Amino acid sequence: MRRVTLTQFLIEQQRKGLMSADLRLLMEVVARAVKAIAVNVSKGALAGVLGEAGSDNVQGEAQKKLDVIANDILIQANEWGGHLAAMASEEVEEIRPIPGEYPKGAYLLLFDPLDGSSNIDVNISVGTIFSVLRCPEGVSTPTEADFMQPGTAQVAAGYSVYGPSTQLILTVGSGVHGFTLDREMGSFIYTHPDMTIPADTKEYAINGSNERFWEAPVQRYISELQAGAEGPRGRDFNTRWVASMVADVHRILTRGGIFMYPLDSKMKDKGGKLRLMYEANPMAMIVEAAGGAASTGRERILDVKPVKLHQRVPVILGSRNEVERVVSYHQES
Ligand code: P6P
Repeated sequence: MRRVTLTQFLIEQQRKGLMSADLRLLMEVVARAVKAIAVNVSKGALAGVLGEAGSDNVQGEAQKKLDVIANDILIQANEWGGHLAAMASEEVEEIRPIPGEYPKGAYLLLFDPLDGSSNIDVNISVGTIFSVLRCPEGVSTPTEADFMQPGTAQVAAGYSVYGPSTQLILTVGSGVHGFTLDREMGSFIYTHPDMTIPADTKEYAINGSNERFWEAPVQRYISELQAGAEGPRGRDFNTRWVASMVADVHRILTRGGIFMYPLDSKMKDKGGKLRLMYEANPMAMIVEAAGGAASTGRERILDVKPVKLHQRVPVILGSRNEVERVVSYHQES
């Protein structure tokens, strides 16, 4: 079968009018940055061996180093290209303007440079998540307020997962497409066309240690899954929790499932654990484009009106019929 590279795929998407030349450039640049991050992530252990003695320094240093390395790679890769008006990173409190010496473009790029990085020192998959918005018309120097757009305004979203293989998943709204890094060639090969999430599933992902803090609708939903065939659902379920959102979402995109980081009483004042702009919105765009659903439990994630760059939301996403059930339990409560 002819191997289609990411570049060929993006050029064909542009020819179909599904993306502008600048958006194509943005995707190519992010993909190149992902390759550089993948090289650094895989060195993590080696750096640990070659780096400072003492587990806490190395682990803390290595984790922090890799978070910062990934963040710097994404910023340096994107700031000169002329396709962005500004950037924002989960790692950095303020938005990142484009330096004066570079031209500016029409897009705003937001990213979580290394999601799940606490898993690196135990060699579990981590990833990079990104979201693309349009810079508001006529705005030459964007401020944080210009980033406060709902998820429905995203023009593209994607993530990479640094696992047994490095994969890049992206959508520009119509369909979800997966690429696998051919390390020998250094190119992403189109391996997963039109990924879709089955409407039903028997797998759920949630950190069960928080059960006593969940709201009643979530406690009801999870207890029904745990009751299995003898319970109201009449069938058995299985659980998976990687504690890397990218890895859990990628499994769901590949074979179905429901992922939940619901509101709990421990973090009610923060609004949830996961961040709206860097985690929930891009993943919600991808999940919906793959036929799934993504809700806070009370509203569609993509409809949430952002008020702060680093705001958090509850996240319930994946197989549509299961997400809709959880939402119905919230409505009944
Ligand atoms: P917990 C990683 O830190 C993260 O932001 C997500 O990637 C992941 O789903 C979640 O937090 C894990 O949270 O509370 O289980 O450690």
